[in-house]
Amino acid sequence: MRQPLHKKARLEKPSVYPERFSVPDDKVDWCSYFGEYRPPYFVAPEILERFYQNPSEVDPEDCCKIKRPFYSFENKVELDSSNRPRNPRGRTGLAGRGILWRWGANLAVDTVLSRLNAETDELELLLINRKDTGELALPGGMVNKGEKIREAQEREFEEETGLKISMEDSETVYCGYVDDQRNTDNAWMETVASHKHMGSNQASTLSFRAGDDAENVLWHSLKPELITNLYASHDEIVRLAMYRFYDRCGGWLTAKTKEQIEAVIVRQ
Ligand code: RP5
Repeated sequence: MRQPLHKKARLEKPSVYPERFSVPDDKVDWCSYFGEYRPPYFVAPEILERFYQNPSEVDPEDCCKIKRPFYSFENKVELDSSNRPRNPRGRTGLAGRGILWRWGANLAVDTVLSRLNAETDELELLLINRKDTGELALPGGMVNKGEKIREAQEREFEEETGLKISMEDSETVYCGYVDDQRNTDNAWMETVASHKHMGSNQASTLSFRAGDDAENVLWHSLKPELITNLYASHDEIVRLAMYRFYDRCGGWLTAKTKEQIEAVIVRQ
């Protein structure tokens, strides 16, 4: 299946980034000839500094010094003429690695936590407001060196929401590229996202508090307009999670919940 064109990685950027070179839809693919393509090169000074403080977590500036193979959930990672990994979804209008710590894929985890609100009979998702962009997002973050995916999901979830949950009974719904505004031609976000549904009794006893990268944390009723405005490509992840949930549990979902899910999923 053809992957969707990345948009946020071409049209958005953190404020410290220079303007991206404009990349029209038909020039995103590395195979499309784009002779005039001159993306600015940017690596944030704090990233270079951080490498000297913590060389095991942050890559050196010179890609030739990196011993690990470049890995991606998407495709085999190609290298450009400077031996830098090339974004598997194509051009972004910016070379270098911006504010990302690693060349190539920067691995994150995300959690879709849903509950049925017993009072409103609506399906809700627990979402955070990110401190950096203010946008609503799934609780998630970077995987630490040597950390297992489940451990990272539980740790990140607790750091951002204050809730200790087990992800043992969750379902992994997505492994792949994230259309993130920090992405560049040579560094990009990938994630492993899992879905966990909580019974309303258990969910109503939870008390959370925002922490780390999260400004706020709240339950939100599942609606198309909510999903469309999520950070990065978290909309795609939620749709996949809801599609699988409907497939697996459609038999016991209420008519109202089914309607909510039907309004957001894209049948494939
Ligand atoms: C997104 O950035 C991932 O899907 C994940 O939600 C997040 C990880 O980055 P930080 O929250 O650690 O900045 O691409």
